[in-house]
Amino acid sequence: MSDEKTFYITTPIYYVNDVPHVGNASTTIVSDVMARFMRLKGRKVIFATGTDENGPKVLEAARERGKDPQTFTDEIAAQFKDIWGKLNISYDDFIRTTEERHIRVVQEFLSRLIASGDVYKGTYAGWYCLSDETFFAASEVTDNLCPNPECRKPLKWVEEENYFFRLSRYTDRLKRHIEENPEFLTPEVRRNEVLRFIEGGLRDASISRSGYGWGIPVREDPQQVVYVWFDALLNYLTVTGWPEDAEKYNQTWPPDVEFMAKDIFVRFHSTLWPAMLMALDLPLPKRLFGHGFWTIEGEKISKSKGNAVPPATLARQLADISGAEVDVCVDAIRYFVMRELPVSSDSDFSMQGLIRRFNADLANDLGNLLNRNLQMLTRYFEGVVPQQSPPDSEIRDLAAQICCEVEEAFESLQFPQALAALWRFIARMNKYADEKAPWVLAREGKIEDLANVLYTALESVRIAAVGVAPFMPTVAKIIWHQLGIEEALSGQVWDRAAVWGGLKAGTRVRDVAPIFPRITAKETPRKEETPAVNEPAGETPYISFDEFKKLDLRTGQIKSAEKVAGADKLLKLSVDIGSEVRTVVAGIAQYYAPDALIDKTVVLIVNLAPAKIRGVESQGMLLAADVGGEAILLMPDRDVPPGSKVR
Ligand code: ME8
Repeated sequence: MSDEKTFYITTPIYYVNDVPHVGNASTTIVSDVMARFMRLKGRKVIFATGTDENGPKVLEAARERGKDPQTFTDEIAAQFKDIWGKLNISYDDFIRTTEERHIRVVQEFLSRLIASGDVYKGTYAGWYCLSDETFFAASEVTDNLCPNPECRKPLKWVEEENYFFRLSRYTDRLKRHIEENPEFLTPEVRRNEVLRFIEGGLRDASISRSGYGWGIPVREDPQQVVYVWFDALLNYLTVTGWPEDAEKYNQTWPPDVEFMAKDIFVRFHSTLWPAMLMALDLPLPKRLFGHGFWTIEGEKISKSKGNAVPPATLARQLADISGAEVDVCVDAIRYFVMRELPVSSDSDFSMQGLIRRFNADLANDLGNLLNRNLQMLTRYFEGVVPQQSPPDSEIRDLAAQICCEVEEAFESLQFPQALAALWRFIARMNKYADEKAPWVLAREGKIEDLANVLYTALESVRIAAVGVAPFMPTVAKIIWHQLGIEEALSGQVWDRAAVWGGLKAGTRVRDVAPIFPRITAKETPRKEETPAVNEPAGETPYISFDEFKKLDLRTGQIKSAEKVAGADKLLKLSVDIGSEVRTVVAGIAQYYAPDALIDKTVVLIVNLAPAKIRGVESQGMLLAADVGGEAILLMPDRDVPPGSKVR
C-alpha cells in the first residue's frame, strides 16, 4: 500500500475577497465526497483546498474594509476554515498563497523557466480585468468592458514591462495531449470548448506586474510581482512538497482529479496550467473536472454580485423549519448539491428545491426505510437482529450491483448517478417491505419469514449507510449508531460493503428515532424570508369551465425517448397522439430511464403553444403528479387508444 500513489484531489483556492457561498462550497463538497470515497476504497488520500490571497483584487477588498492586506487575509482564511469545518469538509491540507512554503515554490518555478528561456521580459500593452484578474487581447474587447458575459466590469488599460511565459510554444503539444487523453478534461462540452480556444491560437502570457505591491516578488527582479494566476495555479505543486520534499512529491504528484467550475476551466486550468507544467517536464494532472454554475433565479451566484448564500446560514434555516439537527441539515445540503450538481449546464439553487429533496429523498425514502424497519424490529424482536435464513438472492444481488454502479459513477465523476443508483436500491427496499408486509407475517405467526424479511431490510440499510457515507457523513454515522453495529463506520472498506451478512445476528439496535422530520407546507418559508427561493405559485385561483374547456388533454403513446444533449434533466420524447406523432421535451430524466418509457400511455396537453427547449421544439406537455419534487407521470389504468380525449 505504501508504494501505491497517494490519491491527490484539489479544489480551486478561493479568493479571499469575501467569505464562501454555496457556489464555492459546492466544489469543495464534491471534492470532499470524492476524497471520502477514495478513503473508503482504502486509498491514502491528500485532499487540498485553500485560499488565493495575493493580487490587486484582494488588496482592493482589504482597502475597502480599511485593513492591511495580511490582517484581512488572515481573517478571511480563518473564516473559510471555520465554514469548511461546519460543512464537514475533511481536507488534509489548507494552502494559503501568502505562506512561505508557497512563495519559495513560485520563485523557484519561475527561476527555472527564466533559466530555460520559457520566460522572457517584454512590454505588455493590453486590457486587464481586476474582477477576473485576467488579461484580454485588444481583439477580444469591443467596448472597454470585460468580455466575460458574467462580469462585464470596466477594464483597465495596462502598459508596462512584464515577464512573459511562452504559452504559444505549447499550442500543439496541448492540443495533442487533450486529443490523446479523452479522460483529461470532463465534461465533454467543456473539453470541446478548450479545443476551440486552443485552436483560436494561444498568445504568450504576461505573468508579472511591475511595481504592484501585494504579491510574490520575482526573485531575479524584485520590482516585479508574479501575476496572481501564475502564482495561484502553483499551489497544487506546493502541497506536494515540490521541489524540496522529493519523497512526498513522488508519492503524490500528479493530482488525480482537480475540481472547479467552468469559469476557470478553459483559460487557466486547461491551458495555462498544463503548459506551465510541460515547460518544466512535470506530469500533468490526470483529470480536470469543470462543473456548471449554480444560479439564483437565472443569475450566477457570486461574491461580487452579492446574491451569495452563506451555506451555514442555509443549514441553520433548514434546521429551524424542519426541526432536524443542524449537522443533519448540513448533510441535506451536501446531498442536494451532489444530487443536483450542475455538470454540463447550470442549475438553480433554491430553498424550495432543497426542501423538496429533503422531504422526498431523505424523509420519505431513506428516513422511512430506516425507521419502519427499526420500529418493526423493536416491536417484533425486542430490538435484536434475528438470525438470517438463506439470503434473499434478488436483494443480495441487487445490493452488489448497486455498489458496482456507485463505483463506476465515481470513476467517471458522475456523482448524481451514484446517488440515483443508491436511491434505486432504497426505493426497492421500501417496496420490499410493502410487498412482504411483515405485519401480516407477524399476525399469522410466521416468525421465521418475519425474521428473514427484517434481516434483509436491515442488512440493506447497513449497505445503504456505507454508500451514503461519503455524501452524508453525519447521517451515515447516525444510521450506523441506530443499527447498533459495534465496528466503527470509519473502519469500513468499500469493497466489502455489499458482502451480504455484515449485520450480525444478536446486534441490539439503539436510540431509534427519526432523523429527518418531514417539512410541512406550513413551515416552508415565504420568499422574502429565504436567501434563495424559487417560489411556486401561491393560492391557485378558480377558473371557469369555459377556461378549462380550452385545454386539449389527450392520451398519447410514447414511441421513443432519449436524453437531450447538454441537459441533465430533460428527455426528448416522440408521442403518438393518434392523428400525429408529437415531439415533447419533458423534465423527467432524473425519474425515468428512457427505455422504461417506450410504449407507455401518458396524458398530455396538446394545444399548448410550442416552445423551444434546449434547441428542441416541444409540441406539448406531459401531466405528472409532483410528489415531493419528483415527477410521477399520469398513466391510464387500462389500455386506451392514443389520442383519446381526457376530460
Ligand atoms: O477563481 N456555481 O477563485 P473564486 C458553482 N482564486 N461554483 C461556483 C460558483 C457558482 N455560482 N461560484 C464560484 C478563483 N464557484 C481563483 C481560483 S485556483 C488556482 C484559483 C466555485 O473565489 C467554482 O469552483 O472566484 C469556481 O471555479 C470557484 O468557486 C471560483 O472561486
